[in-house]
Amino acid sequence: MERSLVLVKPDAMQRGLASTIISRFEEVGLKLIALKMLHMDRTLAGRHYAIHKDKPFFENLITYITSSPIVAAVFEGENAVEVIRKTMGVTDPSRAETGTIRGDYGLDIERNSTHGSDSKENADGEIRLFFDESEIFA
Ligand code: IDP
Ligand code: MG
Repeated sequence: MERSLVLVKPDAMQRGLASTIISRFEEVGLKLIALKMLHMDRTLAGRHYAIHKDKPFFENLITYITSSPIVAAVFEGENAVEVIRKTMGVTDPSRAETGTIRGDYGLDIERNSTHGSDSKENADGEIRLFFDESEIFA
């Protein structure tokens, strides 16, 4: 069974949307198998977003994702990576369909409310960054 990492990003946390966003993923049939609240530091943020380190938006992204506590979750299910990406909608909320999380709640291309891993390989690495095996309840 596939697993993927979800983050409820600062813009959503600040508007009280954590449980709403977690519910969206449960409603599409995914199983919540790990959950925690944490305040990411710049080291963890840099590791999580390492693939973007040469992008012009990298520094702002690190400042944003470390700007408040977040919720991190692991979901399990068939094609969990793809199901989560579809449930979130595309990166830019102005282009994301209504009914997707980003379409309904995202503020702009940076403050887009939620993160979901983009491949099974990246999901496994991202899950390890946030959760010890003993914190996952499969
Ligand atoms: P994704 O979250 O849909 O996988 P990525 O391209 O991997 O999108 O970008 C990671 C995150 O970086 C986005 O979710 C968003 O918060 C931020 N981001 C992406 N593109 C831009 C941009 O052009 N300007 C500012 N922030 C961006
Ligand atoms: Mg990505």
